[in-house]
Amino acid sequence: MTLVKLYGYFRSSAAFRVRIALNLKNISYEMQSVHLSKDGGHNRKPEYRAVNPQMKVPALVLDSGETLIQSLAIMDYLEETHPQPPLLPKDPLARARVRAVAQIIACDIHPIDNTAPLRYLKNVLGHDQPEIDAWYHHWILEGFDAIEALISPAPYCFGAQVTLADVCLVPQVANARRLKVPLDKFPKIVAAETACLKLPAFDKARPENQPDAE
Ligand SMILES: N[C@@H](CCC(=O)N[C@@H](CS)C(=O)NCC(=O)O)C(=O)O
Repeated sequence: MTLVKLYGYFRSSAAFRVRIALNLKNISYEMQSVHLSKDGGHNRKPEYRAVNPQMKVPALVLDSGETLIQSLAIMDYLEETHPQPPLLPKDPLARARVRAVAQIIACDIHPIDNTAPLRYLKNVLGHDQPEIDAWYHHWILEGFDAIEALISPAPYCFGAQVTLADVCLVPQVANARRLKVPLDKFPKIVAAETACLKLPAFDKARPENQPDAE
């Protein structure tokens, strides 16, 4: 893989995951920003639908011209094609534990706290902003309660090696901070986040460090 193109958006936490993974694996990429709210969302335009029929970011276009979507699938592909440094431990039990934390975030928290369901709560079901904020906080707090019990930072979620759990956790904590979810109940999550953000691969991938940041 020489150069890949990442369709993303500075604030998208799913794209944030892929930026971190690409940086950790030292893969150069060109960023193509897709504004998710301007003009009803540039992701909904036919040009982007041709890239990703699901009309979500991220999408990764490989140097072969193939396009990959879904951050977990993209990161599995990167792990299989660029095994160093590994994002999953060798031991099957340890791998399952890492994947469980990644999936609490990517499959249980993020999908229901994402822009599309929040827009639906507001525009279709008529909920007001405080109710939507309460929804948002609820699902992060519930997911973080579980993660806090599952990880043992030393200093990363599962020890001295960064894993997929950290790659998924840091963007979700950034979302929680942006929406002012209280994190005082989660010292282990905050400790893992602090350790990760000291690494250039994570720091470079932060929303505020992206060229399309607003
Ligand atoms: N499960 C997908 C989630 C992708 C996703 O929901 N992306 C959001 C931004 S974080 C998006 O593009 N939302 C725009 C929309 O749904 O209109 C992944 O992990 O890649």
